[in-house]
Amino acid sequence: MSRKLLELKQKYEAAGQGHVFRFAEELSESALRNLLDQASEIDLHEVELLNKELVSGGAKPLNLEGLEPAPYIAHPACGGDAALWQSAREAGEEALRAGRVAAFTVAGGQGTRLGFNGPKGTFPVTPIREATLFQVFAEKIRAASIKYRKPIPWLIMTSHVNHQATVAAFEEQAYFGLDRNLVIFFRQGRMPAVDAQGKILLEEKDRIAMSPDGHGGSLRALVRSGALAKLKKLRIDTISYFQVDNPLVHAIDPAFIGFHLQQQSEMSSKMIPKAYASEKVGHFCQQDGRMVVVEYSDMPNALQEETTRDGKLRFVAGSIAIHILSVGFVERLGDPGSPDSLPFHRADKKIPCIDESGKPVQPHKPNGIKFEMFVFDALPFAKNPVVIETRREDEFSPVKNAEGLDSAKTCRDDQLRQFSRWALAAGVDLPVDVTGLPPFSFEVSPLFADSETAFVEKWNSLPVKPIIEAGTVLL
Ligand code: UD2
Repeated sequence: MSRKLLELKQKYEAAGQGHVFRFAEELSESALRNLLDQASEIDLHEVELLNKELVSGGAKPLNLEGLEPAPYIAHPACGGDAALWQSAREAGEEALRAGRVAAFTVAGGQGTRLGFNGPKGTFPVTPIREATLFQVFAEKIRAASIKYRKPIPWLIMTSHVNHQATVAAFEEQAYFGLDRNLVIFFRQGRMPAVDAQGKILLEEKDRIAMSPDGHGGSLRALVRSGALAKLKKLRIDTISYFQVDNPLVHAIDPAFIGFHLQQQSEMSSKMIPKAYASEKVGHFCQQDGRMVVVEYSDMPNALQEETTRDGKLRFVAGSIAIHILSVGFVERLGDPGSPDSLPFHRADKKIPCIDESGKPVQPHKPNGIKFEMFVFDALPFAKNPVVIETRREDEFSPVKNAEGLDSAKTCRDDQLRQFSRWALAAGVDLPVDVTGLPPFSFEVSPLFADSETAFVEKWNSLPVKPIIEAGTVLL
C-alpha cells in the first residue's frame, strides 16, 4: 500500500495535484485504498490538457464560420420519397434477420432534474402498468427479435453510481424475459472535477469529486469494457443507440438501419423539426464539409431564430440523440491512441467538496468545473453521416423534469395519444379531444404492437376485438 501511495503521490505532486493526498496520513487502511483506487483511475495528462484548454482559457466561443443547416432525408409523411424508405426498410430488415444489430441504451446520467432516487431506467413511465423505461425498451427489443427471428443483444451503459442498482433491477424482473447473456452492462468512465485554478476537488478526505464523463464517454467505454469485443464475437456490426429517457424511441428501426447501411455511413442520426426556435435540442449543421451538432446552449439566439424565405426555421433539424453506429467506427474512435477523439466540454457546477482544512463546503454558486464528452461530437469524424427525419409524435417524448415540459405527465399523455392514433387507424371508435388525447387511460405493450402498421395488422388479425376502455392493457 505505502509503495503505491508513494508512487501516486509523486506523480500527483509532479502534476501540481499533490493536495489530493493532503489527508492521506489520517485515513484508515480501507479509506486510503479507496482514495488510491480513484487516484489511479485518473489520467493526469488528460486533466492537464483540459486545464490548459478549458479552464485557464475559459469556455471557447463557438466558431460559426461557414455554419450551414445539414441536409436530411425527409419522412414519407412529410414529403419524403416512400419508395426510398421502403427500400431502406427492406435493407434494415435483412440486416436484422442476419443478426447484425445490437441495441444500446446510455443510462449513466444522474437524472438530477427528474429528482428520482434510483437509476432513471427504473422510473415507471407507462399509463396503466407503470412499466419502467427499461421494461418498455426490453419489450421493444423482444418484439423485434421475435419478428426477425434473431436474438438482439442489448448494451446498457451505467455509471459507478447506478451500476449495481441497474443490474439488480434487471435481476429482480428476470431480465424482462430477455436472454440474460445478451444483456451487456458496462460502466462508463469518470472524470475528476477541478476548481477555477484547475486543482482536483476532494469530496471527502478519502474521495475525489468524480462524475461520469458524458454520453460521449460511451465510445471509449464500449472498447475499454470489452463490450465491443463481445459484439464482434457475435458478428454484430451495427449498433442502435438511444437515451434512457425516451420511451417512444423505436429501439430497433429497420428503415433507419437500412439507410445507414445503404449509404455506408459510420454514424447516422434522426432529426425532428424543431417546434420553436429556443427548443432545447442540438442542431444538425454542416461546417467545412463535415457534419456537426451545435448544442442549443452554444447556438446564438439570432441563428436559432433565423428563418428561410417561406418563414420556416433555417436551422430546423433538432437532434434527439438517436443514432446508428458502426462497430468499426466505435472501435476507431474508442481506441485510446486514436487521432480522432472526442473533445471535452466544460460545465460549471456547484460541487460539494472539502476545503484545505477538511471542512465541508456547500456551494451556492458554481465552484467547480466538470468535463463531459458528447456522443454527437463523433459526427465530424464519421464517413457518410446520414440524417433522417422522424415524427415527434412517433418517437420523441423524453422524461427529463419532475414537472412541466418533458415530465412524466407529458410523456404519459404522448403515449396515450400515440396508442389512440394507432387504435383510430385500425378503425376503433375512440373519442379523443383536439389534442388527440382519449378521455381515459389505456395501454399498448410493445409486445402487442410497436408501431401504427404493426397495430393495425395485429388488430385486424384478432378474431375477437377487445373493448378499449379505461384500464385496458393490450399485451
Ligand atoms: C440531450 C442532448 C440534446 C437533445 C436531448 C434530447 C446533450 C448535451 N444534449 O440533452 O441535444 O438531443 O438530449 O433528449 O447531449 N448520459 C450518460 N452518461 C453521462 C451523461 C448522460 O449515460 O455522463 C445519458 C443519460 O442517462 C441520458 C442521456 O445521456 O440517457 C442524455 O443526457 P442528458 O439528460 O444530460 O441530456 P440533455 O437532456 O441535456
